Amino acid sequence: MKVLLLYPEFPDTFWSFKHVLKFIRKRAALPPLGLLTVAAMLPEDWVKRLVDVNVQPLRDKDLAWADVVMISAMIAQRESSVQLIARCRAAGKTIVAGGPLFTVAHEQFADVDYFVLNEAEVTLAEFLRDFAQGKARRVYTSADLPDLHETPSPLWELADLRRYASMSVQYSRGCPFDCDFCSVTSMFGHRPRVKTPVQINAELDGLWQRGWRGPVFFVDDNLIGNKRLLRDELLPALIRWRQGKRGVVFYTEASINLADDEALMRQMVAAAFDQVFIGIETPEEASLTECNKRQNQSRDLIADVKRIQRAGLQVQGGFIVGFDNDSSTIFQRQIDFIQKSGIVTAMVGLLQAVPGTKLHARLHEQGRLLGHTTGDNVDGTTNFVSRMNRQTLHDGYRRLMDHIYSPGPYYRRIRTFLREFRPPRVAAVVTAQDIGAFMGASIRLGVIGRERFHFWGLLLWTCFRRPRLVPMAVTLSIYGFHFRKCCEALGV
Ligand code: B12
Ligand code: SF4
Repeated sequence: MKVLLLYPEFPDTFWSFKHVLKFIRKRAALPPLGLLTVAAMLPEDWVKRLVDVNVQPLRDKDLAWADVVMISAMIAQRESSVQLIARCRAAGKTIVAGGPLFTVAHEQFADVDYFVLNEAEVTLAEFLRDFAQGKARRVYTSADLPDLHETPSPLWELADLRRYASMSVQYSRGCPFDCDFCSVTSMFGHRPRVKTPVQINAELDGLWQRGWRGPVFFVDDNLIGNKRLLRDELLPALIRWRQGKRGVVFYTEASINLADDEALMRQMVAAAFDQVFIGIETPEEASLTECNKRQNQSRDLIADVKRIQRAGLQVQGGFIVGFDNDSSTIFQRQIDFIQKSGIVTAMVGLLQAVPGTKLHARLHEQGRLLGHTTGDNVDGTTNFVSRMNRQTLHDGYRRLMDHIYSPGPYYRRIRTFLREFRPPRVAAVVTAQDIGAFMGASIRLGVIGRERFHFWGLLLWTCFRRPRLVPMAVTLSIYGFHFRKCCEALGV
């Protein structure tokens, strides 16, 4: 059996990091970890080929080669999925679909032959058995949340690692919290299920042996969902793993209560975590109550962010506007928060209702849903009738995005962050790619760009005040270029 593993294209928005990738000559931010993991669960004698459309086009000869196409996607990849499925159908291929898009919306894809939904650890084996006997059903689904101890290492050899800016591994699935807009808990449950440190070491070894020396994203929904296992098992194992190894750094996602645990932050930094994405969402307490983001309530969120930055972790933040409790003052309050916190990468989105979430169910009951979500929370769209006047919401959102990413505020925010940040003492490796990115930035931002004075001002300031952080200042400047391009595309 020849199986083509197919990963559709992400739209060109904030999350694609497309304009950053050009500076470092990469095609995509991350590899399709779900498909590479599924590939490792397929029969050994199946011949496997990966086409990630984000890094290479799907050629007719790839399609002609395959007996079966297995496609994976998240909602944001819907448009490309529809096109690819139509192409596979026209070529007469058997199509098997799985992953988050199909798990929440399989009924929208009439041309797919088989859906193997939810986590492949529970649904795939039964499908493969039935398929081999020629009696497969159309839909395989399960509410079971599998133990991850049997999950195999991804088949990295199917991907050309050099085309990606970062690699990814997954230690846990699930999150103990219950934010009503988030589909993580409806898909993966509240009890974080973890792999063993031995499994993670094997995944990292696989990357190392294939020459990977760059960043690795722990794509956990909330890495600190089970602090005890993290502290006692994973982090000590990572600290041991990285001895004598240079170049690999980690980043991840976590909840704000990370700020309460100095020892845990120290341990993460010792393991070479240098960034963490945190859902801050909003400074409006009533909106935090509305979406049940209990862990963010009644806290000094700015002080929390600064504590994490001082521990040596850059904080990237998720922010949302469009809650029922948001008034027209929310836009300026978000701007003030973002500027003061020094969160340089602030992903501000309009609230969207994702199928399967409590928010979606509530809005459905209230008759407020307008249609599908685009799955991209930073594209300036929403799929329900908001309490705030629609025009006020859209104008406010655009004003907010324009403000935080225009050169003045953006570069001021970088300085706010660099003043606070205490970088970990990890042996840095300056690569040819870094030098190329610096040269590109010097020309694109420092000569051609309207931000040129800000750019050189920041570099000069950093050279004198925080010389070790010059590479980071360059990286963040490049990120700013990407965000401004996205704002232009949004029409702000
Ligand atoms: C990494 C990640 C990203 C990366 C994606 C990079 C990449 N190349 O894949 C980036 C940072 C770009 C990203 C962005 C976004 N993401 Co995202 N992301 C994730 C995250 C954290 C991990 C994905 C992952 O690698 N998982 C590990 C693998 C092993 O799991 P998996 O892919 O689900 O695969 C398993 C099963 O689904 C199944 N399976 C998967 N594919 C297939 C295929 C077949 C044929 C079969 C049989 C089985 C199967 O088997 C696998 C093993 O069990 C997930 C959360 C999560 N826990 O999965 C969210 C998640 C996928 N993202 C989500 C969202 C909403 C977003 C964003 C809008 C940001 C946001 N607000 O969260 C943007 C949108 C993207 C855009 N506009 O470009 C949602 C998707 C909801 C949905 N139903 O589609 C998730 C589930 C998180 C959430 N908030 O609910 N994301
Ligand atoms: S903390 Fe994050 S992952 Fe957990 S439920 Fe809330 S939004 Fe989802």
